[in-house]
Amino acid sequence: DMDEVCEQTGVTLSRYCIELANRGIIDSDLDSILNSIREASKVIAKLVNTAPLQQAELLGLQGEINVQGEDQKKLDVITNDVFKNALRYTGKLGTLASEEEDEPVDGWLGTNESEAIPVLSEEFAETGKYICVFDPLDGSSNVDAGIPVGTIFGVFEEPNMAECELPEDLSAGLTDEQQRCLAGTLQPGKSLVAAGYVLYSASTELVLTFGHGVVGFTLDTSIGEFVMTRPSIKIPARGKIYSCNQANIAEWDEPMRQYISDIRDGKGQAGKPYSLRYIGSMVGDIHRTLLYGGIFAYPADNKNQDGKLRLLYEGAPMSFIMEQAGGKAITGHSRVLDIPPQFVHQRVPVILGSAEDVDECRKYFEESD
Ligand code: AHM
Ligand code: MG
Repeated sequence: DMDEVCEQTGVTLSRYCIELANRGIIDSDLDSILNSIREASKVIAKLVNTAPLQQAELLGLQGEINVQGEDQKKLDVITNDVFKNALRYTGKLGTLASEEEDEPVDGWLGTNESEAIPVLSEEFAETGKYICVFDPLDGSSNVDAGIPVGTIFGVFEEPNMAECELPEDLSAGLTDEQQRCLAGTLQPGKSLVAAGYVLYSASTELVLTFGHGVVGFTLDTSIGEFVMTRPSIKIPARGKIYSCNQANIAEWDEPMRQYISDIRDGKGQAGKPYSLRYIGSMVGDIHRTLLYGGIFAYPADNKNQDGKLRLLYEGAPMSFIMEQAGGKAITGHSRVLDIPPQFVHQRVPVILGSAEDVDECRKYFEESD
C-alpha cells in the first residue's frame, strides 16, 4: 500500500514523477527519462563516495601505482558512460549532448561517439522525442580532495523541424537527419522542459524543475531512494553572500569589477558588506546560493570573452532552475535563457541568484552603455 510505505519514507522521486505523469504534467517518456537520471545519479553518488577507497586499492599500501592503475579510467569518463547508458535504454531519447562528448550523439544506438558528425538512426528517429544535455561530473578536479561535485542536466523536446533552421555554416554538408540532431540540441534555455542538478556532498541532493517551481530531494542511502526534503524551493529576494573567482577581478569588465567591489565594501544597495563564499564547484556554489540567497557569477574576462561555463549543459539548466525558484540569471546585459546556442560547447558569462541582487548588478551594466 503506497500510503503506508510513504508514511515511513516520505515522497520518493519516483512517486513524485508518477503523480506528475498521472496529472498530465509530464508524459510517460519524460517520466522514464527521469527514472534513468535518478538511477544514474545513485551510481555516480556511490562512485564519488568511494573514489578514495578505489584509489587506495589500486595504489596498494606502498603507494606504488600497479599495472591497472595506469590505465584506470578517469571518473568523469566513467560517470559519462553511466549517464549515457542509463539514458540510452529508455528508448525515449533522440539525442544527447554531454560535456564529455565532442558532438551530440544518438542516444539509442550510441555508436557514433567517435564520428565528427552526429548521425541519427532510422529506428530511433521514430521513438525519440526528447533531447538530454548534461555534464555528468562537474568540478571533477575537486574529487581527489573530497570537495563537493555535481551532475547537471537539461531536457528539451525535439523541435518541429519545419520551424527551425540551422544557420548555413552549420548545416553545410549535413544530411537532414544530422541537421535534425543538431537543431534539436541547439535550443535556447527557455525551451527546456526539465532541468536539474545532483550535488554529491555531505548528503546527495537532487534539485529538479519541470517548469512549475523547484523541488529538492535527498538520497536516503539506507533505502536507496531520493526522498523529497524541499517541496518548494524559493530563493530569498536578496542575500548576503557573493560567489565568484575574485582572483580574476582585474580581468573582468568594468561594470562587474565595480559591482563586486561595491557589495564587498558595503557600498551597494544593502548598505552592508557581503561575505564571499566560493567552492569552485558550480553545483555546490549554486545550491548554496539557491538556499541562502545572494549571487553567483562566472563573468566574462579579458582572456575569456564568454566566461568559462558552458551554455547548453551548465548555464541554461542552472538559469532555468534559478528563474523557477524566483531568482534571475543574466550574462550582464541579457537573460541567459534567451540565448540560442551556436554550437554545442559554447561558453556563456553567467550572473545568477536572488532577484534583487541580480537586478542591482544589471544596473552597473546598463549604466556602462
Ligand atoms: P569543469 O567543467 O572543467 O569541471 O569546470 C567547471 C567548474 C565549475 O564547477 C566552477 O564553477 C568553475 O569551473 C570554477 O572555475 P575556476 O577554477 O576558474 O574558478
Ligand atoms: Mg563542467
